[in-house]
Amino acid sequence: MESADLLVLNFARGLAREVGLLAKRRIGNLGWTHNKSGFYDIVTDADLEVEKVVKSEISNVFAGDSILGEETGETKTSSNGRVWIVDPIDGTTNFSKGIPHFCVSIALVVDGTPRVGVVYDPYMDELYEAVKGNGAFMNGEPINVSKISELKEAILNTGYQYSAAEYRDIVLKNYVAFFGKVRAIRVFGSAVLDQCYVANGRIDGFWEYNLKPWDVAAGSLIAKEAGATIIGIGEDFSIYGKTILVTNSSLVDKVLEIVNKR
Ligand code: 2AM
Ligand code: CA
Repeated sequence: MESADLLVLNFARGLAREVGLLAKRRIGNLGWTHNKSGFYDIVTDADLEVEKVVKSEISNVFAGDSILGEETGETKTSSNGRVWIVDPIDGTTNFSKGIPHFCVSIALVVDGTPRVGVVYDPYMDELYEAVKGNGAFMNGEPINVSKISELKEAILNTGYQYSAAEYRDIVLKNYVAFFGKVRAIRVFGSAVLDQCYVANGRIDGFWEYNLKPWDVAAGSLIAKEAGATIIGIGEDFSIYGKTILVTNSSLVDKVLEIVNKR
């Protein structure tokens, strides 16, 4: 691994742990919960506080880089092609009710491609990380996608946002279409952890529509480095696209066939 990548990785590890634990401490003391686009789309003071700390620490150490955060947008257009993409708390709806399934997601994207990704789940004390071309790790141990090749043995995960009414019909149609064909479908509520769970083989596949770069920048790199196949649905996959399907190479066609049946 190049020493510049190691520097970024070490920095992102420390930062993700620090703010993940900060978020955990704020459970039970969230401050205000604000509505964004509707009563189902919320942000807490804790999300804003975490994003502020993350942005401030990144800009202190990597002054020339741009930072894109879910809650406060992009700081500037950098001239060096480097953008940090941050979700201060992925799984805010869980977080806001004290459901212990959320994470901090930090990625460094260089010229549009994720180069370093770190995700920290403070309740499980699980730190996921990947540097492009160097594999994926959880708490320092290599992780790999599952070897499940039959739909009937697969546990899949999906997610959806109530704010995205245009996807309502397809979300429900997919859910029904998988019924009886897979072992289970779960909706855990954190797109980033869903990708990490594909990476470590806890689940066998994940798909979602209407995502944003901070939902996929770190998670998709971690999954890819763990051996996942990642595609878009009806589009090429890009962290700037809207859709993702993450699974292993044996399941991808079988899952896609059902997801595509409209
Ligand atoms: P969040 O908790 O950071 O908001 C739920 O299906 C997943 O979708 C979560 O990862 C959630 O991230 C994300 N999400 C929720 N609302 C969203 C929106 N309006 N746009 C993009 N992603 C969203
Ligand atoms: Ca968030």
